[in-house]
Amino acid sequence: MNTRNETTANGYTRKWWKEAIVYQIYPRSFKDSNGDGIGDLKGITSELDYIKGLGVDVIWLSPHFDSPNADNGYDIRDYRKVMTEFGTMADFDELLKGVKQRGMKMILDLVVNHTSDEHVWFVESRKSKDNPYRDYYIWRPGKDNKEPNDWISFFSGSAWKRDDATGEYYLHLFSEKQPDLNWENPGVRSEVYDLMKFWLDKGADGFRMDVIPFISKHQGFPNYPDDYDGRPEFIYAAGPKLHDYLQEMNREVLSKYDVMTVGEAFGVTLEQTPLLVDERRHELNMIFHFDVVRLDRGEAWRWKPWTLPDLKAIYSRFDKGLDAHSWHTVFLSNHDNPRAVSHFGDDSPGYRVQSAKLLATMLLTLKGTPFIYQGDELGMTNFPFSRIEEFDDIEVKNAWKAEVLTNQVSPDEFIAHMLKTSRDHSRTPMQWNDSPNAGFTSSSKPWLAVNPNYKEINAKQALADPDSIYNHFKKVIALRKDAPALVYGDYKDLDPANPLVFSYTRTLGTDKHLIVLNFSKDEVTYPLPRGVKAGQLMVSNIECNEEDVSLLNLKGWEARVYKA
Ligand code: TEU
Ligand code: CA
Repeated sequence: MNTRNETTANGYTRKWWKEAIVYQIYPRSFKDSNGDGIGDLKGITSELDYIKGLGVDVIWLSPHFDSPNADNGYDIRDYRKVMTEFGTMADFDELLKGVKQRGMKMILDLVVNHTSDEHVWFVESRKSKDNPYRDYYIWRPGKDNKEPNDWISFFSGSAWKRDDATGEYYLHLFSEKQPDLNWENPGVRSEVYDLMKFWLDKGADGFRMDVIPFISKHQGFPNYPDDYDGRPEFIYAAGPKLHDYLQEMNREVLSKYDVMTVGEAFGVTLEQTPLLVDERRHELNMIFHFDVVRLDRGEAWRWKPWTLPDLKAIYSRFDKGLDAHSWHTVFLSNHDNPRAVSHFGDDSPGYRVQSAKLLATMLLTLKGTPFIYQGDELGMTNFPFSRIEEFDDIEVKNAWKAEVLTNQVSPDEFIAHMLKTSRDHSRTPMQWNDSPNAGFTSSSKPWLAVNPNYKEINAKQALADPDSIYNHFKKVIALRKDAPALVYGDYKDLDPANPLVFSYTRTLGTDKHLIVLNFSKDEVTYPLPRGVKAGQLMVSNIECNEEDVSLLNLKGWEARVYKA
């Protein structure tokens, strides 16, 4: 994958992480190797051939560090220790070795906006106002015996917690067990750079950076502005020193390694994006935007309807908003969002397979580095939650306490929205085969219930079926590997207003591809716009012999890639 910094005809600098396809693993739910009902590192190592078989290049490993798991590992107690449930450092080294032996790379999850409140730094910091670690976190006196300002936590309630030891408040944008680090303190920043070097020196190939835009705060901690629209992430992501810190991090660490960095840019606008990813600024390689996965998100956890033109408009806006110096990402799900086929496709038995293949085709032919979330290559669906006890996620449980138990929201309404938006949908155990608990664990009690549809939907079935969703991913990944236009090619939406069909081209010099996706379950006769011809058919999810035509007869959820 050595791309020797060549520049493409349309001005992109070739980079391995622009041509890579990433597979995200949520270790707790991937594979259990020792029968305790919890996924672990040995479990991942045992399935590396399954991952390699897809054709992906990079594994993103969600947090594997020592943690009391208040937020499933996104609350780290020791950055240089492997979480006990997940195994040992030797297991980590074994996993990384197995990844490299198969010609793949692995990036880790850097969670440094906050730590666990059980991290020794915070244990010390809360002891007294003059403790040497006091300034590692954000402490403020209350105002009139109330919180320092009106900021809220993403996990319900105030973002401030009064601590009895000193009577002061500490900031936590997520749970009380996730106090925010004070990046104003150069000691904190060098601690972070040292732990990054620790893992990069072990051979890690980069980082996915958790809520990295939140690390800089306005030190005055003013209340929300008058025009505040109820989305706190856009306030928390607008700190004054973010770019100073990322440029320093790049100078001190990233520039010294051949690594890939992707920032989880919750609360970052399209306009702000080049400031983070323009290659001439030496900050990050790419970022995750939330516009697509939160297209149907109303206030906080509520769902709202969306339309195909809404979705297409986002991709067009980003295409126009970012020039050849700024790279994109493409993702439809992750461990914080519902399952892709349930979210953007149709997970009912008659359409699940076709719509999952259509979404795979879209994910792998749009502009940007694609991220596949574990299980989406099988078309795994949302879970049929029916009562609060079935949920594990702190975000759900805190919201239930804050809003249902206070009679602000009825239990049925809350559950109805959770059936659309809950993070736990993507956290149910991976479905390996049709044996008990889908072969995820030999324990009778997996940490989270397995989706009851595992008998139909599992890896064993997918590998045995040449026409499975897994094998469709494989086919489109192989096509992408062969077609630079699908990586670097200019993007053009041919029919932005069409409510049923998403059709676009990717062009790099003479290499032009046409992608046509029918986002409805009904047959559509689709005349291609003037001057556009569908040439040689490269891939489709339904048997098709229409080539060299300008009128397409599309079946429900049909997806085609043509050489135009
Ligand atoms: O998530 C931040 C974020 O993206 C939010 O979507 C968050 O998931 C939540 O839905 C806010 O409403 C990152 C991690 O991906 C997430 O798992 C952690 O819970 C969070 O940060 C805190 O570390
Ligand atoms: Ca285990």
